[in-house]
Amino acid sequence: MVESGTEKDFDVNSSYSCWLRYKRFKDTDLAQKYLKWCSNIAAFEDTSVIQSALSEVNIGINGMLGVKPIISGSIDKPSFIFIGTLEKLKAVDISIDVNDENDIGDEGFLIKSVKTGDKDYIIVTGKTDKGVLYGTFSLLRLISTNTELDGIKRLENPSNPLRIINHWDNIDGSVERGYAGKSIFYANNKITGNLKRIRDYGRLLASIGINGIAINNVNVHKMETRLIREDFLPYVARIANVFREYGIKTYLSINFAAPIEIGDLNTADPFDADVKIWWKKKAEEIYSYIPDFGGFLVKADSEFRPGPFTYNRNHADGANMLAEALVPYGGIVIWRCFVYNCLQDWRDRKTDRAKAAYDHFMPLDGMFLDNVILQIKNGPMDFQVREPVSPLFGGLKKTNTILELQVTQEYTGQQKHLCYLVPMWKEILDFDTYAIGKGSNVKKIVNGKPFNNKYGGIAAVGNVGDDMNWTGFQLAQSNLYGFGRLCWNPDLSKEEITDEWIKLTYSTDKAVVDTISKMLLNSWRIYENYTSPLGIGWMVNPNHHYGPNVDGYEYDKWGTYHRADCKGIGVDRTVKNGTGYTKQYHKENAEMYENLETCPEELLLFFHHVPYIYKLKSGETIIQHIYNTHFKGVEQAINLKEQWKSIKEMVDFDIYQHVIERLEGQIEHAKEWRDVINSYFYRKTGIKDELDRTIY
Ligand code: GCV
Repeated sequence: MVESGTEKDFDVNSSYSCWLRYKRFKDTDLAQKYLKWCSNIAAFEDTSVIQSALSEVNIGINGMLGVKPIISGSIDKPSFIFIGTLEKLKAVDISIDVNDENDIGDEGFLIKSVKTGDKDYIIVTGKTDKGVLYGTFSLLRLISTNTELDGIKRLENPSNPLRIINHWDNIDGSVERGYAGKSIFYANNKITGNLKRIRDYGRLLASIGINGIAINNVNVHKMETRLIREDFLPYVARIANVFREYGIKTYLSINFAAPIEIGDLNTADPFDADVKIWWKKKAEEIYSYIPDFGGFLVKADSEFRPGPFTYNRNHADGANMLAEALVPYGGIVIWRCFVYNCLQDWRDRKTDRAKAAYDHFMPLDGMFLDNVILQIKNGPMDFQVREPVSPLFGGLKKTNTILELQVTQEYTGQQKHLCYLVPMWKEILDFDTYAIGKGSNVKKIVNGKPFNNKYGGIAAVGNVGDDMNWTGFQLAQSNLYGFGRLCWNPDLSKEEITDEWIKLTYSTDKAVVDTISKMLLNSWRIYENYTSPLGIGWMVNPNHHYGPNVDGYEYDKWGTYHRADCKGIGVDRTVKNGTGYTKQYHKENAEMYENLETCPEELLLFFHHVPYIYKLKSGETIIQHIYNTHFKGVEQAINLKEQWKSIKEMVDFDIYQHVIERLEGQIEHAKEWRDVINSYFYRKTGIKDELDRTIY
């Protein structure tokens, strides 16, 4: 069943290495400084995770300093780097402050420079080998970004216990919403075996702290249902074995109707005794192949997927039945809240897709077993360029929750446009839900601590495929990097993360860092400018979701979701006159959104229906704002190319050329967006552009 994938001869210096490029230092003085410690590594353990750390040190030091470090079980040298767990640290009689020791959590690490007598060394340690691995990647990052190590002390623990990537990969090798080639796991209905590539992926993910991966699409079709069959499990295990070496647990998306599809039952009713037994046996079988299997990811009763509704059961009934089967092995069920009726009639002004997730799950708060986690998309719709934060964050109090983001750029330019999502994610994480008073930001809610939940964290739909540079558009690597860094520490600023990525990927040259940083940090707003305005969302072509089409939303055959007519636009979601969605928020936010004056303008059309001549705070009318932002967005896209051109001599030529081509495509496509949107609204309203620019 497994086909041995051809190992392409990847050039480690190319964009394949992403942020693990470890470019050779040009500054020999600086190199000399680091060499003092880096030439000798003291290591005493041989777990596979520690071996991964040592292999990385080898690659990194060799790459940056041109020296193969001597790795030995000795601390006799005057200078060295100790890499190992606290237990081994004690075994060689190196002691650290007892407070530090207590502060290091299960996945945390300490990097510390120590000077005693004639010794000058650096400790990289953790309670577990995973902590040591994260510490090692962190040390290499510090060196790559030219950070002073003399006197250094970094003690870090991840903010989020679960940091997971979801792959929407199908077993035929296609990737739903994938824009970077084919799957790295599957081809032709088989699990393919390019384990070298999977290992390199494990390195990338571990380097940013990811500790879980769901390797198949949440839309589990007939063929994917087989992944939990006995003949497929050994091959799933091969993938899991590789990820385990990098501290990453493997999860599978499952089909709720699997007992019917691959078993011999005629029901998947969660209350049926045979169904319960079927899942228990299945769990036992899975764990016999993958002892540290993470658990199941489930999309149920949504977009034509089966679920407990078929049997008049609710989602707690469905999730708990699966969770019971996983309890003996410590596994978890990650149950998605993306549940809505895609066949709803948008002409009915009270029906509102935005309300669906809350309506389904709030009544079930407290009814889930404690190894069930609800995975909630950041917004109430579907990863639009701008959405409010889902009211389930801070709404649910007695249930484990994790935030779901989308790294793959489904609605944000499909890795053809530059759209760096870290600024958007920062806004989401910083959003105050007021669940337990002021300061109840999403980043606090999702890590599980405020409500003493057992689990918490962040997941995201990944953006990786088998393209040589992993993400199709090389600059889109920054989104994967930024996602991982934010999961680890959501308090990092967007500027810090961006600078880090650029330095690791390109160079520490100030002009390069400043230019690319500006491009990245402005790109979300630029994309928003020439696409869907003021939070209204969609306006994309049906099904593939690329390119402008104001009435194109596929689940609204009437073209009315935006409520645009000749006089006004926007969905009234107020309690007073609209769908009543605003009341799903805690009082402070409910009032802010309900009131036209206090509603943030970038979300105005999400919450309110207003006439085109309604004036924004800038003094622009809505229609003029639409025209202005669409003209401006194209200018800004043109400017992105100019900025990139200014650093031509400072980046590798092949990457330079690749990015130029994408940016040129973006400009042309931005013009199309501008023209389609502007002309739609000009024709609908008959209101001319005040500046009399050409509208086709
Ligand atoms: C995997 C949207 C996407 C679908 C995706 C779905 C989901 O509808 O367009 O491709 O399905 O979200 O998140 O389940």
